[in-house]
Amino acid sequence: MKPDLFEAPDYYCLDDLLTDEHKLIRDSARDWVKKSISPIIEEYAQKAEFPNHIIKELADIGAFGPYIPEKYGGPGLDNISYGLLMQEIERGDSGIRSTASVQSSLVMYPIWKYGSEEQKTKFLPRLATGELMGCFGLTEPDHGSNPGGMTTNFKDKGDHLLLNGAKLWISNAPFADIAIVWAKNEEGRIHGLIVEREMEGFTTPETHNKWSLRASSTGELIFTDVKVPKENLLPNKSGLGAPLGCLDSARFGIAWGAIGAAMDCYDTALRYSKERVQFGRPIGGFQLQQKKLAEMITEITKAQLLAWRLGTLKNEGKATSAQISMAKRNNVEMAIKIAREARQILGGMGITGDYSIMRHMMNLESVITYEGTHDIHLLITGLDITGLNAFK
Ligand code: TGC
Ligand code: FAD
Repeated sequence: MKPDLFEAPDYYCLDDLLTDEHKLIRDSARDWVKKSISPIIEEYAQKAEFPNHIIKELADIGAFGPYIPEKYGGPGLDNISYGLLMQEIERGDSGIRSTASVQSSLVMYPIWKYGSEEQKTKFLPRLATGELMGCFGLTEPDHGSNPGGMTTNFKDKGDHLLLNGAKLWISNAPFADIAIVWAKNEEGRIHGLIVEREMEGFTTPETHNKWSLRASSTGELIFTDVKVPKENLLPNKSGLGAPLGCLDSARFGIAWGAIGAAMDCYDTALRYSKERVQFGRPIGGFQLQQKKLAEMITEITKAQLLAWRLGTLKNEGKATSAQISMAKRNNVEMAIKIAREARQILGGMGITGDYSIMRHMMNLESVITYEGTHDIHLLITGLDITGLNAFK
């Protein structure tokens, strides 16, 4: 892969809206991506492997549970800091951001928000340092967009809970030490359980042959009569709203992360367009290429403003689930369109691993599908503005 010459676009001077702390966090993550992700990511994506050795470094830049209070081992940052971290990490690769998103929003968040004090002190500090890694099991083979239909279930056996079922498409599953698993009790009510790797009857086979998110490890969670201690049940929230609450936090991070992928594609294409000469002049001088680039920076700027405003609303505790859906949907679509256009600017070179664009483009096919598909987020907006449910 070519040397990482990334320069972040900031067309509307959004840096002026950030605090010194935000900029410090953002810049240290940006430096880390240049130093530790850009030089290795192409190789790991090509061999379809997650670079395990970066886990400790991700923890060091504060990417695991940025908003978790210091009392539980987190850095206690605000939501804009969380967003900026996701943006910078996804600028490197969506798969690496996935690992940080899952650990933060889908593992630490539910323990923090729905867990007992004992669960928080037992798990959160070790998740913050990366000593423990987690995954989140909501999706099932027959229940993706409709998680409420899940069949994974547990029975109360007096001194333990007996868990049976299966989850599919689970990021980090093959190497996770713990899984936050959503399952129905005998009354059909959804609860979260902390399932630990060493529990008998619990396996996590890896999913192979992905063309997308290749540097992220994806797998299944299979539960065959797993005896889960009762103290591993998350006691403070149940019902579908519990996992969906975690998704709000992860979707927020993705709304920012997608901007990172888009910025990288734009920056690469802009630089290439000024260097690549055809018909005796740089291709960036042709109107057709300028149209692509001008539209890209316009869309990135709009997405940055949307994410920043959403971050301020979230900091004030005012961001709604529907607002988060709109930002996730808009910003991921923006990024995938930019990746496709940027790839064209590079001509044949755009399909090689010498540049990051094709990898981003393929990654974004997962990002537009997970955490709620593009269609589902549109329907969430539709329901919010009309009051009429078009899901079922
Ligand atoms: P519905 O009847 O609308 O709601 C059930 C209960 O949940 C509440 N609720 C929410 N609560 C918090 N946050 C949200 N975003 C919420 N949305 C709904 C709702 O108020 C209700 O509460 P209550 O108290 O009345 O019971 O549920 P529904 O069955 O009609 O489904 C609605 C729908 C389709 C929007 C929802 O199921 C959905 O979002 N589906 C998409 C599934 C999804 O996003 N899966 C993601 C799996 S995890 C993942 O992809 C990780 S990838 C990670 C990575 O690698 O980065
Ligand atoms: P389906 O729900 O079968 O949808 C298929 C198509 O039908 C989509 O286009 C969808 O938009 C459309 N559709 C569905 N319902 C409707 C409707 N009511 N109206 C209109 N159109 C509809 N899940 C986890 O729990 N944890 C993870 O860590 C995780 N990581 C993932 C990592 C990767 C790489 C991928 C690809 C997925 C991951 N997922 C994870 C699963 C992801 O959340 C689901 O793939 C997603 O929610 C969609 O579910 P599905 O694939 O079953 O598609």
